[in-house]
Amino acid sequence: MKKCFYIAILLISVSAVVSCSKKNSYSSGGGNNPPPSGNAVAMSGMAFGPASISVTVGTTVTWTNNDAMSHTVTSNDGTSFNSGTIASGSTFSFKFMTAGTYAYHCTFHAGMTGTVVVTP
Ligand SMILES: [Cu+2]
Repeated sequence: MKKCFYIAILLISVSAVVSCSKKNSYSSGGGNNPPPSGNAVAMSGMAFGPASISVTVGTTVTWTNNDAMSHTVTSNDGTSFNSGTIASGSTFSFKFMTAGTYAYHCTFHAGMTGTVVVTP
């Protein structure tokens, strides 16, 4: 009877350790997740959010300027897309027809950068 009790205690502590390590590996894996899917990017606090999104070919991505200042959405390659000035409260949309990774920035604010990953 006593032996059975110790085994039960052992099992409980083992399962507690297993569930705890599961939680730890889940939270630490968060940084390796792929960019969130969707087609909306906000410009807020002089940053693109999300900074990186993943869409499929043919998706129209829409940027919305939630800041009081103007921004641009300008592809780093200089040719793929360029919004021009997006005033406060305005939006810019672009339809991605070719798969690839598109890095972009705001021409007014050097720290504002983002990426659109277009998958087939
Ligand atoms: Cu800007």
